[in-house]
Amino acid sequence: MTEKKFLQVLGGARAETPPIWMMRQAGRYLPEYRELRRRAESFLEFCYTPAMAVEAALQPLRRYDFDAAILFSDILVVPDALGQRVWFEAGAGPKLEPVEKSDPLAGLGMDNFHDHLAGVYETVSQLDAKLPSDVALIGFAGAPWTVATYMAEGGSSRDYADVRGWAYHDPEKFRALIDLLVEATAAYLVRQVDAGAEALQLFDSWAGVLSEAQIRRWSVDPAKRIVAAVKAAHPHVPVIGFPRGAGALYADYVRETGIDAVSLDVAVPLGWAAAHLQSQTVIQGNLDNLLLAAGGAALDEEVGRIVEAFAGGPHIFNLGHGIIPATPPEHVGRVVDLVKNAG
Ligand code: 1CP
Repeated sequence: MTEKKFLQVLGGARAETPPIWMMRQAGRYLPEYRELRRRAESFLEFCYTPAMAVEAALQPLRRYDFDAAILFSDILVVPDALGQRVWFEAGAGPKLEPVEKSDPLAGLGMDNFHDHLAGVYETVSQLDAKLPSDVALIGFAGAPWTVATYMAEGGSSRDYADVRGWAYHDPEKFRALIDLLVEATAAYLVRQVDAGAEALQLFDSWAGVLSEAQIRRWSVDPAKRIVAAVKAAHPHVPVIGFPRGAGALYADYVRETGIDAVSLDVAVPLGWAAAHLQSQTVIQGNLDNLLLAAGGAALDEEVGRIVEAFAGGPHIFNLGHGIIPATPPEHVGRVVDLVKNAG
């Protein structure tokens, strides 16, 4: 049996106090991250250089008593490794040479895929060796829909009109891109487990912009295929799904994808999730990242409310979305202390 509380709870056990980690626990809210980041030419180089990525993933663990570390990388290394041009502009976020909608697979393929990602696999394996014995290592990837939004739009988007329109106008061509991403993402996650990842998270950060039929087609179904492929290679590795913004369709996502745990966004009501999801799966979440940044009595109260709401079953304490750069680091420490001393 594992001694890691995070993995025990992910396996369905209920703990005295919930294990805790936070999405984007490594990153720009930490001064030591900003210092390290200045030493890299580009953000992608940072992600592919194990000495830097390992250090970035370890930084939050030196400050806080987290139960898990997450691989330091980005969801956009997958399109980069498939052959698309990807770069990050300071202040402007990710940029990509958009795929050709009439021929979306032109120039993309798996030929060089794992070689391109060798630095990421090396980061996983070094982290696996370096983590304290009670801290679990989470690998991750973006879900096909979320990654496809960046590949089609050429970067972040306000309304996703371009990619949503494409998926309606030409579902066959769009499906070709999603199918390639299903294959690549599954292969990428399997390699992360080979290298030492003990759990996986699939980030579908933009699932919530899709209609009901489209969410089933482009979020639920691809997640189901990825989970099946990963479990065929590694039957016991737990997978956390994050279909952010899926609303009532969280229930379908949980029932149909085969995931072991579900990460809730800020809008999912605690009582509804405890009643309808927690009997089926492990709950992760869902403190508002903006309340974490704001702090104060309201933050303390909300932490207590979340812990109490999910005390009847397996629960991993986390946010509803990643830590924002403006977050004072001491607020993170405050939440970790409150959760560790809850109950
Ligand atoms: O210069 C910098 O430092 C870049 C900032 C940054 C960081 C720290 C980016 C660019 N990515 C990351 C790391 C990262 N990204 C991690 C590891 C850190 C950790 O969690 O501790 C992870 C898990 C991600 C995942 C990621 N990247 C997601 C899914 C999760 C989410 O937040 O919804 C998404 C959508 C991205 C795309 C991306 N990469 C970077 C930015 C600023 C963005 C978001 C752009 C947008 O809002 O569209």
